Amino acid sequence: MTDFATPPIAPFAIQFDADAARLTPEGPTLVRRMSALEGLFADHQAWEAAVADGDPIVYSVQSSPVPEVNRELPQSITTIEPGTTAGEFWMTKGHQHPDHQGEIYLALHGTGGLLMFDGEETAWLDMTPGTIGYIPPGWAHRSVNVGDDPYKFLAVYPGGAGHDYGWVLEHGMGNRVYSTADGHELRPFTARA
Ligand code: M6P
Ligand code: ZN
Repeated sequence: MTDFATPPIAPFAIQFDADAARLTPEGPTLVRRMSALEGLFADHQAWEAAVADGDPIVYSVQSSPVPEVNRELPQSITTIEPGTTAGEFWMTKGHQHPDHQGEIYLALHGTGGLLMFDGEETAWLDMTPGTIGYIPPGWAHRSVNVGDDPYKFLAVYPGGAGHDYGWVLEHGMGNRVYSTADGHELRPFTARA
């Protein structure tokens, strides 16, 4: 067998239940409440009011037990609750991979979108069940729930890619995604007020 500096984990099976949106065996689950999204919504006062009003869960991420280390290939299922803050759809924090590597998302339930930004250009993919969104190396990525139901997707990503949240706070994501009478609309990024 190849001599790795850090020995990989042993082969094992993961049960993927698309209906229940669950991976078994389960690894860690991450819950992000509104307070964890500081500085990300355009309307800071509306964000503060939502934090004060019960600090709702915006999204949660359930992982399989594959570790986030170099060469391993972890998976996770993210559930974004439906909601808006001053008209801006609820979303993940979004991140850039410090070690630029690709990632895929498979939409499972609900209606979402995948917003990507490479520092100059923005890309948007409509995500409905069955869509695989491909995130190329070097594109920061954020998921947005643009529907009335929870939006759920499976992610598969290189374990050593990392999560740079500061990049998104500094550069934004190129666009913001707002609720409109007949769906959603992308508007040019504005710094938070
Ligand atoms: C997906 C993957 C994870 C990520 C999660 C939440 O499941 O991309 O790596 O952590 O979405 O997104 P964020 O880290 O931006 O909060
Ligand atoms: Zn990522």
